[in-house]
Amino acid sequence: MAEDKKPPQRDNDKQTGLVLEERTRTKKPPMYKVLLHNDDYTTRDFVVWILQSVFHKNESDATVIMMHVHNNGVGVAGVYTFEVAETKVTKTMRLAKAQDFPLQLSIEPVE
Ligand code: TYC
Repeated sequence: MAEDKKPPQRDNDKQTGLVLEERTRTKKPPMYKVLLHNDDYTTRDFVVWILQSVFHKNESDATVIMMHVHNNGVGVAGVYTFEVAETKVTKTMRLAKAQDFPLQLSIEPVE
């Protein structure tokens, strides 16, 4: 049926003589900080172990982050895409609850 046929399409490149530059890399995804919150009950050793085993910090960096949270109330465990950040929070909460630690984490967008 003639009515089903698309009308002739404008060809913007031919009309303007401009061709937009192609993307050579895909856009960077939004990134999120995983924040670790201080409390009076979770042991220092457990927090250092979490930072090593879940957030892949070496023992020295893990200790610095743990002490920063202990002294300042909150600190950054790492920066990830939303899905990775969420997975790390879920894993950490499960491991903390298994030992009855009230450790709290949160996620906040970078910038
Ligand atoms: N304040 C805890 C203690 O003295 C240690 C601690 C550090 C707990 C960081 C939580 O996110 C935390 N045992």
